[in-house]
Amino acid sequence: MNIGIVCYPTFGGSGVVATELGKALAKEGHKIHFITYSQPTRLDFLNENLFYHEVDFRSYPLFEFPPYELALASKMVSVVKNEKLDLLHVHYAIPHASAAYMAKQILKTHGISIPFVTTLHGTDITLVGKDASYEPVVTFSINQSDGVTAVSNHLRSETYASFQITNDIEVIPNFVDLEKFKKQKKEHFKKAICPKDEALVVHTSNFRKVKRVQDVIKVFANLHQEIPSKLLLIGDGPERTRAEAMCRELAISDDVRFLGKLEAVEEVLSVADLFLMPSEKESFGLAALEAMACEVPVISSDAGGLPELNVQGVTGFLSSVGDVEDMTRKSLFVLDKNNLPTFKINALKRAQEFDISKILPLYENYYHKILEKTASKATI
Ligand code: GMT
Repeated sequence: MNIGIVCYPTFGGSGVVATELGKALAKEGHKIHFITYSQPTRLDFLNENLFYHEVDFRSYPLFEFPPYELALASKMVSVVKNEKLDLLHVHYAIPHASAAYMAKQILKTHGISIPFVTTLHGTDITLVGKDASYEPVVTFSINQSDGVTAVSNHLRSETYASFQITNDIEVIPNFVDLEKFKKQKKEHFKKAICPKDEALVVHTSNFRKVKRVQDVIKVFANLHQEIPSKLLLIGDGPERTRAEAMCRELAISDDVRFLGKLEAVEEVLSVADLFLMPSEKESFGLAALEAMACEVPVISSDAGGLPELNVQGVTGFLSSVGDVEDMTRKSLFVLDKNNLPTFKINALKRAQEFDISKILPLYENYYHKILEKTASKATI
């Protein structure tokens, strides 16, 4: 197949899923054309089947906000025409689904018919999409998509509950590449970070409010009073400054490191003992899955799709959103030397259920289904 993939190219779960999916499809022999405003962060791989088309959007003194969606739709039109794409797959509904709809309508006037699949990832539904400023366009573009997938059952239900949806939504969960995300021997690194064999706690996110990074700091501060421990925070975003200030206020800065946006997350995860994800909303929790693949148990909230990934008492524990005391108790239980090895094994076993080799065929079959459905419609 010849597929166009549209996503946010920067750090963020939807862009990661889109890029890893594209890379895996390319390895299977499909031709994959990324259409984004900059090179996707994880597009770090050379393959004869991978192509990158940058959306160039011009500014003009009249525009306070350059109309990105129009530039994206125009780019989709040209890539579909020139590269003879079979299908467009857009990740994160806003504004990618409505841009794809527009491109499809324009292409129709050129005698070209192209189906588009929209994958819903999270806040495009649970936060931003619900807002009255976007809701009518999000509803319309989901209903106009030729195929719609959601990354968890919870997100699917939430979409039906929050929008007037007339389309079927297929659940295809997030996945992990176990060849890349696996425990690596990084003893020297562990020694440097934890010279006295302290417990190593890790959090990864884009530091937005929904991630509740302050709860990460609070849980760690509690843990730190009980056991020798260190905290590594990976990523960056609006809540980072506040989180750094909290560490100073709680006098734990010496044992906390903010690593910023890091490419080789798996190297840090390889030496971690516990992953914290106390999110307010989380449709799936890809970062937690990546941690589990590196044998790291997870203490998370029970928000959104997290119970579909993190198994209570098996791969870690789940607590109510904001219940820092419960998260602390459970973290101490997991970190107990008698319990940790079992949680680590269980985390890896669970991650294996989401290996890319299991999820990739679900997408390929879904594409075939959509292509057949749209082809038969065209001949009626
Ligand atoms: O909704 C977001 O936070 C953005 C989105 C992204 O692009 O980073 O993250 C979502 O998509 C990921 C990949 O499918 C999921 O693993 C995350 O759980 C989800 N985030 C939220 O629901 C908050």
